Amino acid sequence: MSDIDIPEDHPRYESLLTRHRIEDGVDKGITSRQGLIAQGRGETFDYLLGERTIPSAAAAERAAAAYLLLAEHPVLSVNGNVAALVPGELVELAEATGADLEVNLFNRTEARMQAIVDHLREHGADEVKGLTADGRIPGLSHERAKVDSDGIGDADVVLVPLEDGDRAEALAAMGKVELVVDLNPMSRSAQSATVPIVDNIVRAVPNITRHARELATASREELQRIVDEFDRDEALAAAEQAIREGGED
Ligand code: PTJ
Repeated sequence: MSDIDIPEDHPRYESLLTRHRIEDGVDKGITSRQGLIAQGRGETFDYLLGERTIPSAAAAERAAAAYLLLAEHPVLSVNGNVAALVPGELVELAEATGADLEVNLFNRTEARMQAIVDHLREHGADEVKGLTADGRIPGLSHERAKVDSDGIGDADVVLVPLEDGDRAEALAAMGKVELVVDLNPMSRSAQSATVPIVDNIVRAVPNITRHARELATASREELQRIVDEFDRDEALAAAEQAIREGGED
C-alpha cells in the first residue's frame, strides 16, 4: 500500500509513511502542530527499539486484548496523532472488542474535535463519543478533563495512547484499568498504566485486534489467566533494557 510516492523497498518506508500521515493530519486539521513534535519523540524510541514489537510488548498487547474482552464498558481514547495514524485500525479494534471510541484532546478545539469525529466516521465508525463532554475527570485542570459521562466517564477499561501523563494518572486514581500505548517506557503514562504497551501505535493497534479476534471464543477464566500472568514491572524493565542495550529478542 502506498498513499505517497515512497518506493516500498526504501529502508525507512514505514517510518516515512507514518511521518506523511502525521503531516497530512496537520493539513486536515486533525493533528495539532505539537503532534509533530510528539511523533519525533516517539520515533527516537522506536529507532532504539529496532522498530519492532519486542516480546514484552507482544505480551502486553495480548493482555490488553484480554482486558478489553473482559471489560463491562471498554473505551478507546483517540487524540489527534492516533486519529491520523490508525483511524481504520481503531475502528476494527472497537468492533473486535465491543469498545466505544471517544475523542479526547489536550489541545481541544471544537473544529478539531469535529474533524476527528468525521475522519473516524469516514473510516467506518458508527458512533464516536467526545463531543458531549458532560463529565469531568477529577484533578485535571486542562481540556483533557472533559469526557462524555456515558463514555470514558463510565468506562472500566480505557485504552490511552500517546499522552503526556497526568490524565493517565488521574484515570488510574479513578480506579479505571488503563492500557497505555507509549514508546517511552519511562513516561508518566507508561509508568502509571495497568498495561504499558511499549510499541509504535501503528503496530500495537493491529496486534491487539489480532489477539482479540484469536481470543474471541476464550472463556473468562482463560482471559483472566492472561491478565493475571502479565507483569507490568517486568514489561517496563524489559523495554527499558531493550532501549539501553538493544537486547530482548
Ligand atoms: O491531539 P492532542 O491535542 O490531544 O495532543 C496530542 C499530543 C500527542 C500532541 C500530546 O498528547 C503530547 O504532547 O504528547 P507528548 O507529551 O509528546 O507525549 C507523547 C508520547 O507518545 C511520548 O512519550 C512519545 O514517545 C509517544 N509516542 C509518540 N509517537 C508515538 C508514541 N508512542 C507510540 N507510537 C507512536 N507513533
